[in-house]
Amino acid sequence: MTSVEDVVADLRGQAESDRDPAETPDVGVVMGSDSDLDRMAGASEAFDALGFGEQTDYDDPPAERYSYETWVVSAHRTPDLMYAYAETAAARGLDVLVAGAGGKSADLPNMTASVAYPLPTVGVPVQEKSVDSVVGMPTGAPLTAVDAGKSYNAALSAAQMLAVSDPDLRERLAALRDERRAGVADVSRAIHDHGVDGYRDSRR
Ligand code: AIR
Repeated sequence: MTSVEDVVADLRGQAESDRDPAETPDVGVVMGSDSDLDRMAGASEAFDALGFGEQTDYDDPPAERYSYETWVVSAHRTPDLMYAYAETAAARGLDVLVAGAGGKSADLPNMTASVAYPLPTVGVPVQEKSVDSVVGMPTGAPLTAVDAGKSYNAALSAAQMLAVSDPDLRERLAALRDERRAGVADVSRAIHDHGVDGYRDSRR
């Protein structure tokens, strides 16, 4: 069985390993519980759509130019792990974090943002009732946040930050927007041409 201390020691060891930035994950995705996974899955969907790879082994990067990693880190059950993850994020080569938590005490995004600062963190309130605790940051402690459950948008925001210095990634982001735009046209044509009842039937 893995202990929290083992994970913390791994993170700290990786932070000291002086790895080539091309081989480290670019985005770190953390969530408070694996029960958040369904609502955080949008982040990996967006990263996959943008051609990012998921890095599951710090010593063995995927072939893709950009990569993300995923961890469960609980602000309340494992505050030491939350602190270690955020504190080592920059030294482990991450450029931006996506942090999601649910419940009324959704402190992982805001605490991660504070500890990892100046690394940017995009916060995801996993539930509607988590919104205030995620976005309510004091002056000088910034957190970019999306609406409840919008983990897909959180990943796009993270990619936008990476794209500031990468025209190729900007093009991929634009292509994704164009696909969604074309999707509206397809739906519009179908609902018009089949009529509402026919359209509903065609989707059953
Ligand atoms: N949570 C976990 N540790 C601290 C907090 N705030 C959040 C998780 C999840 C919710 O509590 O992000 O949304 C319930 O977690 P669980 O593990 O009981 O299902």
